[in-house]
Amino acid sequence: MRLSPLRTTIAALLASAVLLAAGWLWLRPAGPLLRAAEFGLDALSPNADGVRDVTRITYRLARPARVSISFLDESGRRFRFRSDNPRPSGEHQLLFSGIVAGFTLSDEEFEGQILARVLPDGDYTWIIEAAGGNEREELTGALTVAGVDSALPEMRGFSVSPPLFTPNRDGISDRVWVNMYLTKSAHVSVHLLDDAGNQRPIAERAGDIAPNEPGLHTFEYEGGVDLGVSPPPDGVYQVVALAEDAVGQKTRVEGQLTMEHGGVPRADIVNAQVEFSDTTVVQGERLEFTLTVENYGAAPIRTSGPAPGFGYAQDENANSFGWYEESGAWRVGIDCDTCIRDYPWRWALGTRDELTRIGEHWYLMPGQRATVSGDVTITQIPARNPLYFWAGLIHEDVEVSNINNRVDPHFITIVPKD
Ligand SMILES: [Ca+2]
Ligand SMILES: [Ca+2]
Repeated sequence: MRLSPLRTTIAALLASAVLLAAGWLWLRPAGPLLRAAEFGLDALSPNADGVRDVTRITYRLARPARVSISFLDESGRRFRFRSDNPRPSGEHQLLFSGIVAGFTLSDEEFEGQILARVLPDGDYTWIIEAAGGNEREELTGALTVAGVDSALPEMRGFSVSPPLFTPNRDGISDRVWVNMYLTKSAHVSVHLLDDAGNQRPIAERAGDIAPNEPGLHTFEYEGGVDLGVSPPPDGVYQVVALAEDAVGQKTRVEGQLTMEHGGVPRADIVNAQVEFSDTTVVQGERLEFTLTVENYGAAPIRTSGPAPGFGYAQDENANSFGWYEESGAWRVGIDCDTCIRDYPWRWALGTRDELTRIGEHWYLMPGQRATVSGDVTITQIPARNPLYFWAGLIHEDVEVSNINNRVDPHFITIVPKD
């Protein structure tokens, strides 16, 4: 059988690999596990001024090992830079900028966690330690640290409010504000963290203090609902803030946020259909309407105003009875060609029996429909007659979407009484 050139090459490579492996086992370097270790500089000044801020560490392993690098100060306190990192044999290099695993000094108070911190000024013994099988070896040297910028970027007074958040544009707890006071210039980021470890960034709100500068910072979150994006699922989340200064020190604070009734609110007038009582109305009599609304979204929609069945006189409007517009509330409205303001006559999306109370407010729940009727007593002959009357579904102070505006106009004649 003839082998193709490719197969020949593969066979040759395999043979070489086997030989190399055998040779490695046979010639496996004896002697110390950790063959050399050195720091490029013997003095560091970690203060981000570009001078002696960073040094290179080089070491060589004879065999694969777990490597730890730490520093002992003059009192014998140990600071850890690397702990039991598995490394293959050969030469290794890494950079050290004075930053070690977070620690606190005695009688020091700090809000939050210190994840990474610069070594304080002082004289240290560095220790590079290699362990593998039942071997363990270390090499040591001296390092002086001076001129450190040791101030930590602390995020004081971290708060998440309100702690119960309902991202659904109903005007109640639709936004969360995360506040903190940053003590030192540092890059700050805030995110939402779920149980599965997923992160969602929270943007900073523009304020007097530029991002990353010391001072009060506010981050604002609306769950994406304002952009028509479904918010994260209801549940309990961590709100995490991370700060990192120019030296590389890192701190973390966290709070908690509960999300409920989240979702993009969606509702419409079913079949875009409105029934009016007649095409003519005698002056002094009532024009009645009936329509059905449906909440076809995932969030409860809030409503307010007089219950279905309420009757207005032509020159009255919802304000006449104290049913002022409420940001985020939905109402059915009736409008006409000669109406002075938009949808002067408004009704709630159902009776209290049909609606669900959440907190202090009333809601039409996801998947629910309600029939809304009402009337307007026509007291004057409008300047334009006949004229159109139509319905709308108003999300107050948010929008009247195209599909919910000027729904099913009817041409109606007002007839004088005599
Ligand atoms: Ca420096
Ligand atoms: Ca809400």
